[in-house]
Amino acid sequence: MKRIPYLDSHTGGEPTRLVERGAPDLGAGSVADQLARLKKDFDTFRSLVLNEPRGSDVLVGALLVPPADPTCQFGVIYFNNVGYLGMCGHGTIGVMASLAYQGRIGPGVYRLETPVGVVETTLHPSAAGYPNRVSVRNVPAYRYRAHVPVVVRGRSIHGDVAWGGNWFFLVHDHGLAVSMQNLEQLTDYAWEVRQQLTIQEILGAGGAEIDHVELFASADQADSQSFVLCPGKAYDRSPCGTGTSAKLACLFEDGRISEGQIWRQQSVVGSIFEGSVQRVAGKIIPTITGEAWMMAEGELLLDERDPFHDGIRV
Ligand code: PYC
Repeated sequence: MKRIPYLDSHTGGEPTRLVERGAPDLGAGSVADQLARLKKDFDTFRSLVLNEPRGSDVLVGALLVPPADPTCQFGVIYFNNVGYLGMCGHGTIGVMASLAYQGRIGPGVYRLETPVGVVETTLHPSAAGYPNRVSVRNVPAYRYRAHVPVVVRGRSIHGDVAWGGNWFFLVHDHGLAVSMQNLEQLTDYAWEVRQQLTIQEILGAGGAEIDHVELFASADQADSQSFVLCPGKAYDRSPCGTGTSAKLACLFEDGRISEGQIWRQQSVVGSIFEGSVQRVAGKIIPTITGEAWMMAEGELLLDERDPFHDGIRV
């Protein structure tokens, strides 16, 4: 029986499953090249690690791979129940806390190559237990289009199209309460927004599909609260690191935050990321800080006789 060791953590409620050994050989090359190979030839690996019955729609997978960039200590490919992510903020926090839990790294600065660029992480010291507070200096974020109208349920609403390592549509005038009591309505509505973006041909740069939707509301405990719908229709339990990066870029471009100012973004479940931006050579560089918690470690067992060996896929 084949075995794949894994470590599960959660960051602000959103789980990350870290795997390193047991993955197919993705050859040499950049992490983007390795992702292209994984996607084309070995997508079953994503499904058997992440999909039911071993996983769930909520999980995000993180596969550690060798980086091509000599300035990086790690390479990482993020994936979910339906495909692959460019970057993942909560996942990066989870990966660094997991490596710290394993005793492989201590407090300090580490560079990670992702398919969409290099991110720099800081693992902060902890007074007790494994270090689990992590800052992620993300890839540059930007707003591609502002205040774009989209008709949903016969009504015109507006959103910003922004990049934070994935593509996001950020909506404020949705009229829904962002709360745990409203999860079903939020999910249905955000899914309709996502479908209407495709139908109404609202796209990211270079014709990219916008596969994450953020519905914002005011918050008591933070600067803003959001419901984030991920590509596979699960909502992000964390405030979404790449989504918060996209939000920060919009806020900065609107003059609503200045460089270094802390913005506290709260998820629908109540967890909070702190974020800020710096402008470097004309680009907006977001930094997100949050904490991850270890939940499980073990081995995935791959029994060749299992009819759902490869996971349940649509
Ligand atoms: O934290 O960037 C993030 C993220 C993306 C999808 C789920 N979480």
